[in-house]
Amino acid sequence: DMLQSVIGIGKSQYNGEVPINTTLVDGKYKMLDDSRGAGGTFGGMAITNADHGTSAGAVYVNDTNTWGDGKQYSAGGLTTDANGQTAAVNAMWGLMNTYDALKNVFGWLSLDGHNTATYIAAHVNTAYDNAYYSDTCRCMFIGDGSSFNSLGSIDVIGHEMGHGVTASTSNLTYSGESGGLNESSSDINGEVIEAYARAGGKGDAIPASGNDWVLGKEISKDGTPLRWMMKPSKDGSSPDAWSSTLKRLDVHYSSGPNNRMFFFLSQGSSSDKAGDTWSKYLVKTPLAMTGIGLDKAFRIWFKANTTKFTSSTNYADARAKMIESAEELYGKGSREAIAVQRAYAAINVGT
Ligand code: ASN
Ligand code: ZN
Repeated sequence: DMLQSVIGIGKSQYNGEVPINTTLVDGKYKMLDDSRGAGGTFGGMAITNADHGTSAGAVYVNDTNTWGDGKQYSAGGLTTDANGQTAAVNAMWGLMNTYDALKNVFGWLSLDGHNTATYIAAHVNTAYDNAYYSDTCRCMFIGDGSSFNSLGSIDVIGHEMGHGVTASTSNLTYSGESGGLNESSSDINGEVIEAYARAGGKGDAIPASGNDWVLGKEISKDGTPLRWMMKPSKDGSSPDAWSSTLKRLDVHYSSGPNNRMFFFLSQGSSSDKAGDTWSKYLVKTPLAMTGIGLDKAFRIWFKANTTKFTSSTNYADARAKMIESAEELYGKGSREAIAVQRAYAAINVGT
C-alpha cells in the first residue's frame, strides 16, 4: 500500500472547520494519523465507526478529504447521520489537541507516555448518553447522545483521554476517595485541553484562560453543565469540601472538592471580576488566595498524578504529594507550594 499523511478539512460540531490529520491509502482517505502515536491497534491515532454496536468497528474511510457537515447531532443523528462523520471529526480534533498539549508541554507521548497509539470509536450503542475509556483496548468510545448532544466536545474527549493517562500511571482505583481523584484528574485534563485547543493548539505552555471551568456545557441541550469545578455543589450531588463520608459517593461526585481545589490553585479564591462567568459561584474562604495560573497548576497536578500518586492515594495523600511536586518544580517555600497548601486547606484537607 502507498500511505501518505495528508491534512483534511473537518466540519466539526463544536469547533467549526478544523484541520485534521488523515492518511491517503490507495486513493482513499482514512481517519488515521500516524504522526501521533505508533503501533496500537491501527498503527496510528484513529477514529473508528462503532456503527451503534459495542465493538470498535473499522477506521473511517472517505473518497475526499473533507469530512462531516458541522451540524448539531444528538440521537437525531440516528435518522439523519447514522454513520455520520461529524462525530468522527469531533473525536479526531479532541484527540489531536490532547496529544499535542501533553507532548508540547511535558514531552509526554500519547496516553502512556511511550507513544502507543490510541483510538476513539464513535457512535457506540444507540442514542447513548455517555463516553468512556476502556483499559482493555486503551481506547475510548463516544455515544451520539439522547438527552445530550453528540458526546464530542473538547472537554469530554480530554476527560476520557485523561483516564488513559491515569490508567497507565498512578492507576487510581475507581472507587472511594482515589476514584474521586481519578475522576477529578480527568475533569482537570478536559478543562486544560479546552484552554489549549481554544488558544490554537500550539505552544509549550497551557494558556492562562480559554476554558469555562464547567464540564459538558457544549453537549448539554439547554446549556446546563454536568459539573462545575468552581462550585461542585451546583450539580445538587457533589460536595464542595472534603469530609470523612466523601468516600461513599459516586466517583463523579467525590471528584468535586479536588476539582474545586484545582480551580482555587489556578484562579484564586477571592477573585470577583465583573463579567467572569464563574465569579458568581465563588465563596470567600478563610484562606483567600491568589491563583498561580492554569499552566503551573497543571504542571504540578500532572507530575503528582503520573509520578507520585499510587492506586490508593486519597485526598490527604494527594495534598502531600501535590506539595512535594510544587516544591520540586518551584522550590521549597515557593509561592506555588504555599498555594497548593492553601488550595487544599480551602477544601478542608490539611491546614
Ligand atoms: N463518562 C464517564 C466517565 O468517563 C463514564 C463513566 O462513568 N466511567 O467518567
Ligand atoms: Zn470519567
